[in-house]
Amino acid sequence: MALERTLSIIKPDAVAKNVIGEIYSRFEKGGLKVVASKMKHLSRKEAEGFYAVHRERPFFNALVEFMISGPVMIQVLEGEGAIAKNRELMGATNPKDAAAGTIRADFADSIDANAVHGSDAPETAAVEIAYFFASTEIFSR
Ligand code: RTP
Ligand code: MG
Repeated sequence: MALERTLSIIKPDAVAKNVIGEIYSRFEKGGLKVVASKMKHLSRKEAEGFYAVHRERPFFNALVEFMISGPVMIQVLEGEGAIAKNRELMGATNPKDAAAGTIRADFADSIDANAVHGSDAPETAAVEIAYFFASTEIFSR
């Protein structure tokens, strides 16, 4: 497996629930390293730009409103097969379908307020990481 980086966001619902540390612990126990992080309250423009691929989807406006409803914690995770590993730790998009013990099963309330984001492929990971971090803000280790 290749050493990869993926972009992770702890969404406003999980930040409000005060479970940043618990979610970081899942990443670390899963073999992923936090190599960059920042807390941010996204502007509407930033959220719309980040989710531009979903612009035409019926849930786009609700998604943007939710993502700007409070601060988020944004991080780059690094590890062997990090993209798939992070999505495995996150669980299914809809927490009703998420496997027991996953982040979404334990911390998400709905398909909208679903606690975390994770990149879905190497190409999107590269774009999403560059959207939030300069290369000088990432500390590979
Ligand atoms: P994410 O991008 O947040 O990691 O989640 P994902 O890949 O599992 O889901 P994706 O299809 O990329 O959708 C992005 C986010 O939009 C919301 N969503 N709502 N109401 C709906 O049918 C619906 N579908 C997606 C979710 O919050 C999802 O995380
Ligand atoms: Mg996605």
